[in-house]
Amino acid sequence: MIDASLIADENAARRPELDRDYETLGERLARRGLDIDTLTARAMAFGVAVPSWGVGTGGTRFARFPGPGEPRNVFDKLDDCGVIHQLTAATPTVSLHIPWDRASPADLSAKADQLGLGFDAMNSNTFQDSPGQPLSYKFGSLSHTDRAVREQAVAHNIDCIEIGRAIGSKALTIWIGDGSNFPGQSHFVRQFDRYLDSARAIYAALPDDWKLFTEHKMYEPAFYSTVVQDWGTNYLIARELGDKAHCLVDLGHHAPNVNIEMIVARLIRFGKLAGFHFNDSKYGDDDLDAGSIDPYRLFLVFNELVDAEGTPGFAPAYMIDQSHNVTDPIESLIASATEVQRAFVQALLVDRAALSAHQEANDALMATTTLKVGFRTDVEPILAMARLRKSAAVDPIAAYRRSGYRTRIATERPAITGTGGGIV
Ligand code: LRH
Ligand code: MN
Ligand code: MN
Repeated sequence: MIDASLIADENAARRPELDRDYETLGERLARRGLDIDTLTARAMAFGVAVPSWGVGTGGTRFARFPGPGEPRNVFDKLDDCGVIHQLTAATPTVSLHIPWDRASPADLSAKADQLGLGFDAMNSNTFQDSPGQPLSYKFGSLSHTDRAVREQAVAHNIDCIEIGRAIGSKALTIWIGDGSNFPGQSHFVRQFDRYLDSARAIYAALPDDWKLFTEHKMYEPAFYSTVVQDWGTNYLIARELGDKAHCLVDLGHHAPNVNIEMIVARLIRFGKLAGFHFNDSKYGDDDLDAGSIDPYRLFLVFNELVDAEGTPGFAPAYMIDQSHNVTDPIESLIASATEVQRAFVQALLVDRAALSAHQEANDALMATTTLKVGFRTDVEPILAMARLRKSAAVDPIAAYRRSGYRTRIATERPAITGTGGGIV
């Protein structure tokens, strides 16, 4: 972890400016009837999970260019996640991917305790073959034509539940690569029925207090059809399985220009929103940093989430899911967690009574202007004060760079070269 006195020194130097900015913003918000300290308390309570796979340098199918100090195993990954949380106070949990992060549950729990972290949803992986695995997923997993392959994939998911149970997780996220590359290759109806059968077997193994998150994605790795291709199919799955099944929305898994905030509203309305994999995209499942391409869209998603606060049973899970190809992954995750938190706080600023009145009166211009007031407000002083009040860093990237953490771990973790492609 980073020396606490370094963070304290950094914060002391930035404090006078922050205090002035916070006071000015507080005055402006008070004119709108908003109490800045209440908003800061909301920011302090906000958390988004970090994906264990995000702290290693990502890659495309063409190449991967690893940086210095790449994590060697799940324990190194947890160390990096601990640093992100120490500096942001916004990432209290980690989402594991099995078998990438397979380790003794007791050791995982001990390490997480030491770092002050918890575990978020477990992610199963039947989109790759793992060493020693008897049957291949080349032609699918939960929807495979061969019952034995389907049973192997179901057993893997149940194994993920068991690991998750031992480390305090409360949800399983399933994303499959199943689909087809050619028209006619697969029978759409029979393939989906096989998927549902397998998903039912996994659902039956869920502990009472667990949730099942299914994640849709339009295409890739299958390029003609995908079994769980959109939120409609995802909703059908959740409805078929039962109350513990919900639909996960990965922001990068839709066609360009799709109105994702509206999908979110629909899923909330029918009690089926699981939560998110936050990232940003320009063309496809680009896995770019959250808020880096279209921060307004992220804000509009949070506008729906804040609007739904208080709905019974509404508790969406927030996770990041990104591939960091050209940045230090720790820096990208710090920046992304902050962007997600920023969109949340900006959405809290929307005058909902006024918005609702403009909607009822069909005053389109005033409705959209009222909404945009939140997005136009620079809430950085609130985010920085939230971090300061939780002993994190006022400027987390600056503190991280000054700490020399990357250089230090690079001496402990051997350099690796990256030639092949791959998503992690
Ligand atoms: C699939 C996906 C899914 C996987 C992760 C590595 O594109 O978004 O969530 O688990 O990437
Ligand atoms: Mn995802
Ligand atoms: Mn994805």
